[in-house]
Amino acid sequence: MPVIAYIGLGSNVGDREGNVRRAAAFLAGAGRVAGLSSLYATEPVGNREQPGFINAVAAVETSLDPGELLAVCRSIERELGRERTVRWGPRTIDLDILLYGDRTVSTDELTIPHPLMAGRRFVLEPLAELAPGAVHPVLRRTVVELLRELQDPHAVVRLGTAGTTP
Ligand code: A4P
Ligand code: MG
Repeated sequence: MPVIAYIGLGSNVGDREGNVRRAAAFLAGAGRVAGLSSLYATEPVGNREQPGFINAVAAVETSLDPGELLAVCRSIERELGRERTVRWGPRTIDLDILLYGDRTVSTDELTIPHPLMAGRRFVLEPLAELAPGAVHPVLRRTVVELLRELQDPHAVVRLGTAGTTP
């Protein structure tokens, strides 16, 4: 049975919007891309000495297991990362598996739900567009509840360009 996985996309190098849209389109390699949120301009979390990000979330209906899905995500990162990464610097594109149905995964390679998702506005706001009622299987809270309880001061601004299903 296919499951719906939610993938967080982020870029802060080069053509950030293009990188996010291309990565979302490449997710077709994992299954049916069922949705893409709006794009968001977001303040960097963690190391503040880096450019701002464009973030979004994609929904993929997939029959791949979590390890296979991670392999697709890594290959997309490699494919798009090749374009501009001449010098060391922030990443061209980062794909994080946020949720994989209602499953939890805990291996050396993979932790699902993504351990930091519940504390990040740049994840929860786009995710809430696609899946407001999805339940975090560890915290047992919906995305909207997590967003309501969130204390993350980093700015997240939805861009006018509406998300499209690639
Ligand atoms: N890995 C484990 N669990 C997962 C998962 N659920 N999804 C492992 C994807 N990968 C997972 O990831 C390293 C390894 O984590 C993967 O190969 C996989 O085996 P990475 O993406 O190469 O490393 P990273 O991105 O440097 O580290 P990490 O922990 O993923 O960083 P984050 O959490 O992605 O943070 N601020 C804004 N505004 N927007 C951003 O997108 N992103 C970061 C990076 C920091 N600040 C940001 C943003
Ligand atoms: Mg990552």
